[in-house]
Amino acid sequence: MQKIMHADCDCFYAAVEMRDQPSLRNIPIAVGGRPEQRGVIATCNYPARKFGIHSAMSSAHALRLCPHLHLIRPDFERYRRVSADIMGIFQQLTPLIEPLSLDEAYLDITGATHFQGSGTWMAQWLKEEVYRQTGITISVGVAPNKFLAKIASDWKKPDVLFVIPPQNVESFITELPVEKLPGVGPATAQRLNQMNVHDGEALKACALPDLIERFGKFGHRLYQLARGIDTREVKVERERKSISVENTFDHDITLEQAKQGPLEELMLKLDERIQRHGNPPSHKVFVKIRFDDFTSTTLECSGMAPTRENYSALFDQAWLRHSRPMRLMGVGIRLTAPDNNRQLILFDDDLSPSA
Ligand code: DCP
Ligand code: MG
Repeated sequence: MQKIMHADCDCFYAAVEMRDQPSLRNIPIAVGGRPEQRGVIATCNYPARKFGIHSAMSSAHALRLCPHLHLIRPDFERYRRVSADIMGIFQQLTPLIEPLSLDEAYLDITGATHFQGSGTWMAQWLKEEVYRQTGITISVGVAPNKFLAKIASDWKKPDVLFVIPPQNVESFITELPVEKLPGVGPATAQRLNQMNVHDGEALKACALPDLIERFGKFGHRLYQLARGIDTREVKVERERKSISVENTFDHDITLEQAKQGPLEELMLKLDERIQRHGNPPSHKVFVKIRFDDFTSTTLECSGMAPTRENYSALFDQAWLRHSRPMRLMGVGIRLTAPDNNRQLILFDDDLSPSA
């Protein structure tokens, strides 16, 4: 049986800002783009969350909710350095690490021998050590697989240490609201609720053929999740050829609507991801669209910089191929091939769809 740890920093960018300027600690702060440039919030501290502010909200909206919000421009270079320090501390527990973003990683501690193999003690040590060395609090979940470890670390955030031992998996899932399951966004949750399925117990009672009929391939995954099964392994770094981000929308949107906000959000996420990877040289940019009829198209162009204007122009062209509402948009860059002397080893990503 696997033993997986999921560690995720609490309000990461904001935590770095508060650490470096302690007077910000108890006032609502957010990190994000300027409201007058249609900027969006990357994250905010917990005092700001009380006002209903959250990641991906427009900065203008956030300032309406909380006019005295202290808005800070992101400094990716600084976040990247703190991230590298934190990942270095993770390495002391195990080399089997899969970073998902700057502030989040899975650790496979199945064979780790520290603390007589106790996941609880390892998690306790990790939290203390990360705080001691970097001043950042992290939330940690430990469980027999990835999906449960991730849910555990998010359980009553911030500053969580939550362990789901194998003997508790079944009872934990019984009461788990279906929207906590990975891949279950608002639309899928609504469909499950219409079937009167609200928690893991009701989901477990669903027959596999029914789930497959309603949800296709994902029905099989739901069937497994309800039984606490997730066989995904922790994927350690591999060579990377591109960097991209994509968003699946709750509702299909038009190209016009996309340019009102979703494009901005994608650009921020892409920029964050490019910075995280140390700003590697690229030779192409590309866009991806999935239309409401599930047809997809990708369009790429050489020698272009990954700017908002360039992506906007590429979307104009790509959209014309089907001219329909869109359910997913993605943007990315193709990396210049590394030369023989300098292998470009970068991290793997989990491109989970987000609203
Ligand atoms: N981020 C971003 N845009 C988003 C979501 C996140 O730029 N839509 C950035 C800012 C976050 C960092 O990524 O600080 C980590 O993302 P998390 O989802 O882990 O959010 P936080 O760490 O900020 O908060 P939490 O305490 O909920 O983990
Ligand atoms: Mg986080």
